[in-house]
Amino acid sequence: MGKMRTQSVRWRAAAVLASVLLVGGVAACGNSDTGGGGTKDDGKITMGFSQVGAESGWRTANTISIKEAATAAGIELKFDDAQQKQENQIKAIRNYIQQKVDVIAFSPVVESGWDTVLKEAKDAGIPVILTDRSVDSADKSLYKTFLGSDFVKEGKLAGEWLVEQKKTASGPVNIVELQGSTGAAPANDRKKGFAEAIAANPNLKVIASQTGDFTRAGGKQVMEQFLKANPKIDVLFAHNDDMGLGALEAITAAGKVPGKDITIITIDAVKDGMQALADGKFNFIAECSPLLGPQLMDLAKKVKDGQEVPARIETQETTFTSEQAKEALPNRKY
Ligand code: GYE
Repeated sequence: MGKMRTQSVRWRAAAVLASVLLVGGVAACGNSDTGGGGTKDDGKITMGFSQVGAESGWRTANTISIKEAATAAGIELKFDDAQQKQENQIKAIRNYIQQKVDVIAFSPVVESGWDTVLKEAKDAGIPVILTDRSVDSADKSLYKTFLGSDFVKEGKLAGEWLVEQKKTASGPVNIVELQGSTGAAPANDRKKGFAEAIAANPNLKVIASQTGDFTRAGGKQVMEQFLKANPKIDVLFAHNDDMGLGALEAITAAGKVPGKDITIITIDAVKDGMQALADGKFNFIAECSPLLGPQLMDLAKKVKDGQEVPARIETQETTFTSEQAKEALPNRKY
């Protein structure tokens, strides 16, 4: 009995000691806070990142790139998937402001409607980096930089390839277009670039254009409608691989041969798209690289350090024909 009581006293003493140490530890951590509403000054960078969603192969590769690069750079990443909704992104950004992260980065699902929340971040002294997609805010001081592709150029490259392919066409060439998510920068810009390029040949006409929301399911469903409504479709221009891949199912189900009866042009060049291109089901892809993670982390460090960064950093990209896809596939990272 006596022995047991002594043991329990010892246990309690140990527990008290442990809790004193714990509190002391927390207090010591607290000391490293700058206080006064600033961000934590413990040498470690915390980034709050708001991702669009998981709508495509591109997006999956982009998310992996960002997570891996954060780990490699020793940056603590808070990550939120907005499920393609602007309201969720605004909520996430407000949370990051409250948590006093060092840097906020996000890929805006649509171009418009960001001024208020960006102003809140600026007033809180938290720098914002735009990645992948940009915003249409007139006040460029609301963000530090925009890292991503030139989507107009991608649309243009797609259109220019088609102009070259169809230069000897004597009659009308009917094109259907699967647009990305309504209001998204890549949807607006790819449409614009493509239209500008095909204007070079009046035979080339977009006879139907609708959003497939950058998803396979969307691409399939809208292509089914296009096929029902239009007996003669010569070309499909899809704003991303995933919608093109969805459309393949609709085209095959309609008894047509993709890549032959209908020329298919897409954008992204993710693995599944490149495979379809190598197999001759797609005919041309303009690349859009999702591997933005390492550059983003680099920028975060510079911005946190107060260093100047360029206002615009453009991703370097290329294009692929079927032959080039066959060559590139074995080394493709995403
Ligand atoms: O092309 C598409 C994704 O914003 C560049 O979003 C990105 C686009 C990409 O869903 O597949």
